Amino acid sequence: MTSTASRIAVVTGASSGIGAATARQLAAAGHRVVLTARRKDRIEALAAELTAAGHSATAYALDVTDRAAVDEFATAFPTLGLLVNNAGGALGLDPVATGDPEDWRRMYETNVLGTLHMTQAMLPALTASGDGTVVVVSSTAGHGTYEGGAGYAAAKHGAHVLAETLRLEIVGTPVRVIEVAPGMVKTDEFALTRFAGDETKAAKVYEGVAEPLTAEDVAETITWAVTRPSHVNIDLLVVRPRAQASNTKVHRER
Ligand code: 8X3
Repeated sequence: MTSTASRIAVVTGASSGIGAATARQLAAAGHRVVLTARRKDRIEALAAELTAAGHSATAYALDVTDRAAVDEFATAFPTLGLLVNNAGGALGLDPVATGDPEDWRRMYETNVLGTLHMTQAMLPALTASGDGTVVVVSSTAGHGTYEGGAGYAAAKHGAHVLAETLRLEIVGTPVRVIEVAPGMVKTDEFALTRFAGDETKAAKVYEGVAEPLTAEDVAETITWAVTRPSHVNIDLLVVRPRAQASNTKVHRER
């Protein structure tokens, strides 16, 4: 069995939010982290910060929707301990009747096909390691819907189905599949991206909510799940703030 300390961990969407926090915590837990995202300057800065702190970290600019680029990236890894499929996000909060099909297409490409490309490309290396782990960071939107959320929920349901099906298909191989489904997480970019940079709309998402989850909360959950002994597979972990009882039931202080 490969020890956690020597495991290489590839994290997608590592430039901000849950991805960056996860990379930090995995590095602190002894993984050699490989940060990937489209924004090279961000991941290079984070890799430099982690390296200066005595950890092992490298940055690789990558768009997970670009299959040729993903395949090229994968050639660098004869073996791999951990893949965290975190890249993705929401675009728009429009009803089905008027939602922009282009938003739906982009959400499907990043959240589902991006995860598919990375997982397909890295699976041989994960298997070759003799003790691999695939994490899919889905969402509570992958397990239920809400008004205005159909495009994002459809994509995250897709990511959930990918994780669940892969677990069935590769049972008996030395690779486990873990899905972490976060609810309301307040990060610098999730809501801003969803509302195309509209800060007022983005702020409304968290208005009156005492303590939405932080990226660090979710990163701790992921790090805990992947550092269980190899025979322990955390299939699915749903994590919400205490103030959020369901996708549509949120306590807001007035
Ligand atoms: C984030 C949760 O409620 O914005 O994935 O869909 S929600």
